[in-house]
Amino acid sequence: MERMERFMLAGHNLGLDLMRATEAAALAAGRWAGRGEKELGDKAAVDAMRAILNQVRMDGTIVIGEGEKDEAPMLANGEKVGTGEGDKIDIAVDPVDGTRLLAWGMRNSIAVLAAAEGGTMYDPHMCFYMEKLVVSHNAADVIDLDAPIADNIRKAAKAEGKDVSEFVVGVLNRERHNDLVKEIRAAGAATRMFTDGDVAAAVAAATPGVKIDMLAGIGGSPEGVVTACAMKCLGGRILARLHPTTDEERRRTAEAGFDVDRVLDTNDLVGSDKTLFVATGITDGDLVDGVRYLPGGDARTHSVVMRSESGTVRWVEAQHHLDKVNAWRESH
Ligand code: VTB
Ligand code: MG
Ligand code: MG
Repeated sequence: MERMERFMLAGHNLGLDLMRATEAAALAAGRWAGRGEKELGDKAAVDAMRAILNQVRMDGTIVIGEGEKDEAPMLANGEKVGTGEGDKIDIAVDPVDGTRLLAWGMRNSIAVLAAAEGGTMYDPHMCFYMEKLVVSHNAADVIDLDAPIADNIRKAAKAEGKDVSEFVVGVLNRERHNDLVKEIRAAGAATRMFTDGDVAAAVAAATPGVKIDMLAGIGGSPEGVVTACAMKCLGGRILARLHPTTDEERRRTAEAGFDVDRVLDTNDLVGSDKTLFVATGITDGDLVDGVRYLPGGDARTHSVVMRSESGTVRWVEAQHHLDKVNAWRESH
């Protein structure tokens, strides 16, 4: 009884409210799956996500609106969201992580959002890319971003209780990773290459027993901060370093007071221990299933909602009666 009471005192789980925003983004973007229109799919997700975020009782600020690197439609950095009541919350959104996957009708595009106590999220908008290394809680203490990848693989495999030959490293399929891929294979591990969507890959890496054991390589900075929020929920770890690709970007980043050489730990990317991570599938994927549009105007979504304070990971399947939802929306 006492235990139950204490659990209830942990109070309201904002993640469940925020899940409506990723659901709405996925429902809107899913219509664009396989239609070759990156921008339109992204814009549909952004608009739907914003509309729901503004209904949520919170004093929210968009710290990461995403999209600058890709010049995608976005929620503006610094934009206020929510009703303005309640707690101050930092929000990072990626209404579509994997716009190309969506446009091509490929697997693993998700609508994703992370939240943390106000003022605790790293703002990486000056620098589009980050070098990243992500592992599960088993290997959290043995990785080092400055060490050769072979050492990290060997130590992480041992910590996971695996042989290196069974170890799989997720890597974005980009030319910039050609050497990294060679080193991973030379170390005796396998790669799992993917075209986009390193948030889903990072969550997979942080979940023992799922296909990917580690995520390595250079990906988007916004996705790095979103990943850090997920790590606080799952107990995994992300190590990162900003990766300017031009002198101009290096200068801008330094001028904004960022140290481009510093190794950023999970805690640097999000300082709060109260984080939330929410994702809804747009196309079918490894983490969550995509949107199913059913005959008669219904649709089904599949989401995951994580909360660091309790460590709860919820998988939520929801049925949406779209005609009814739209009619309701128009009347409000
Ligand atoms: C990754 C990937 C994203 O950006 O972060 C990638 O996970 C990195 O940038 O889905 P490039 O595509 O320029 O290499 C995305 O593809 C898009 O945000
Ligand atoms: Mg993205
Ligand atoms: Mg995106």
